[in-house]
Amino acid sequence: DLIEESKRLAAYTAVDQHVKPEHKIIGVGSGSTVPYVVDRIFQQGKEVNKGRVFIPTGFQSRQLIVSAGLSLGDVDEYPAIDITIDGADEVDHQLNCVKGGGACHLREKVLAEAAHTFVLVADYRKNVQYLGTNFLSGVPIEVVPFAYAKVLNNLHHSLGSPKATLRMAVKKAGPVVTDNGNFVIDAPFEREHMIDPQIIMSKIKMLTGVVEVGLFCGMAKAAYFGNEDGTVTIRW
Ligand code: DER
Repeated sequence: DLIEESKRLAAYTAVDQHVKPEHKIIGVGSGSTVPYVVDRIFQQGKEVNKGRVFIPTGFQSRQLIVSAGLSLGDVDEYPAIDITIDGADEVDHQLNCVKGGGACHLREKVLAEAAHTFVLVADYRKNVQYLGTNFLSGVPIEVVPFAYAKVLNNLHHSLGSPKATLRMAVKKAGPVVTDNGNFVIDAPFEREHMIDPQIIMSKIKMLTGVVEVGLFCGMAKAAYFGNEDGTVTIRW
């Protein structure tokens, strides 16, 4: 279908243009676009992949690497990464992005920051002028369970997100629990807060009990979007 094809197109183009033979330590993101990234890297061949190590951003990402037969590494062994490629829930005109739709954004941000180059791959729905245009559930915020109610209260009454909610699981009773054993709050904000998302990101990050905020500001070097007409938009 159109969306899947646009994910594949974005992923293949990004790998073809950004993943060079000299890139040995590669951070692998999470979500439904990244499998196409792993496919394309695998297609670069056994030779070039023999000398590479792939660092996962969570359980799903780890499964992708293992099932592709690529060698797995840990970020504590490889704290400096050549390139990390990841999906996003939305990317604005300054390459700020919302991440965390898959509740993986803590490890994703660690590997994005550890990487010399961080590249985003996404389908056309994610390509927006301002965050909060298409992805309406809000900014994902990983919080320690002990503090979730306090952080919700802060968001409702002090930070301008009265509709913030604790993310409940679908196929499990109770809240979503991340790979780190934490909860996720989804906090929608009005457009005014998304003009310069760095400001609200810092305010949320300062709330005691917040582990990480799903706003990646000024981190991505490039973003690849597959379009409905089969073309690719590249922004940097
Ligand atoms: O959770 C995340 O940040 C993932 O990268 C995810 O949001 C990207 O989603 P998709 O590639 O499945 O659209």
